[in-house]
Amino acid sequence: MARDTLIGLVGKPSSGKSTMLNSLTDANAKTGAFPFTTIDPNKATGYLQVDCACARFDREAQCRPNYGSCKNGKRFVPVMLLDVAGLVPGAHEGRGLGNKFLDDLRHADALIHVVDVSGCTDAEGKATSGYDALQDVEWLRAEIMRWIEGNLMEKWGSIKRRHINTKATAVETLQNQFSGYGSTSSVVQRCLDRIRLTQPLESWGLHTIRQVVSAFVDEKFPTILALNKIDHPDADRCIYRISHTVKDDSKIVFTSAISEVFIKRLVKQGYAHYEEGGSDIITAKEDPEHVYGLKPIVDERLQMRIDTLRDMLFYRWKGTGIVHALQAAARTLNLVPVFTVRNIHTFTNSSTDEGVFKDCVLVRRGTQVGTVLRRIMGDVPIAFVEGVGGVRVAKSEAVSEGRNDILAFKVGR
Ligand SMILES: Nc1nc2c(ncn2[C@@H]2O[C@H](COP(=O)(O)OP(=O)(O)OP(=O)(O)O)[C@@H](O)[C@H]2O)c(=O)[nH]1
Ligand SMILES: [Mg+2]
Repeated sequence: MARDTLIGLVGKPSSGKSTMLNSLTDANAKTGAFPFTTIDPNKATGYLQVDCACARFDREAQCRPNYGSCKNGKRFVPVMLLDVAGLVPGAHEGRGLGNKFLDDLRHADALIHVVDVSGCTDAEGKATSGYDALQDVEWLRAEIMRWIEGNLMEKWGSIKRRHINTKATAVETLQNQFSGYGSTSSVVQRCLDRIRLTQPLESWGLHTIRQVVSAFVDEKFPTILALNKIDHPDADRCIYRISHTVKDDSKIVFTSAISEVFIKRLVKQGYAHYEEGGSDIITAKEDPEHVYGLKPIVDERLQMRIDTLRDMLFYRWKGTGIVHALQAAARTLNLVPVFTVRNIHTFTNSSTDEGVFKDCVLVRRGTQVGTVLRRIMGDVPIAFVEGVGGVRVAKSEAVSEGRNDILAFKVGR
């Protein structure tokens, strides 16, 4: 059965992981300006914004997702988010909460590394000033690598012997070792393809094993950096250092988790109107016609906080970046929404219910139609598959945005 995409929030203590979880979901995880506020992981549902198929057919008004929601053709598809304990240098050897933290992450599909760019917390999350957060970007990946490498090297002798005795392929042997991280043979295959290894596994030295582990980390745990606390007055230095070192823009987003939490609270209390991912908020002052029926802000301190938010965040950064963080993580996974319907002509699931496009799953671009259906239906046999217009679609065809992404299927042999 399909399971929701799982995105892990990682980073050193106090970088803002739990605040980010709260900003992306309805969770109310404990946050605090001291290390190891979180010990046991917090899991909650966030919603990834994607273009809904209903907009293609002018059926926005009838769109009725079973899970998540759809507003004017923007679909909010559930994804699971996991906020774990902070990681400190040496975690792979058990420092801090070390291995426990890493074990909690095993089933993550992608990671958002929450980096504190205020420079106000050191590598262990303790209060300081002028800390260079670029270091965090470097050591965190190294920790994840050493954890996996350590687990592999511990048993390498027997892994090799077994590999030779059973005449297994490198993919089979590695998958045996990596299945505990929620890996699949295709993940392992992709990582071997990536480094184009020709040597047989039994002759791999440490250097080759490190290459394999590095490729595995990139494949299994694609990571984006959320440069968090951009609202902080000292954030510019770290932002500059990191942006100029990590050249790949698609891997970086700029966030202020605390501002998103603050705005959500204003909305809940009836003081503001806000479109998620928007570049401003509307308060009663900006809504003289009372379109949104907002309460006026009488508290001067609250008004000042909103003014600062506009100056420090909306004016400079065009938003809190929170929605982008999730979208960037989804992009590293090349996720495509696929809509399954019972009736390919009406896009409904029954003749008595007019709601369209009720079901949507996120799959990797290029996944075969047959694999998508297996994820949804398990081993139930599928007689045939239809695409838009009732056209037969082969199970071997690949899905991508706008292509084979609306499917109806008939169960049977
Ligand atoms: N200025 C600013 N502070 C933030 C932001 N996000 C989080 N914080 C603050 O940073 C501190 C740590 O936040 P948490 O969310 O508890 O951090 P964490 O990474 O979950 O910490 P641990 O659970 O200890 O690993 C809290 O005081 C938050 O209010 C932000 O965007 N801007
Ligand atoms: Mg926390």
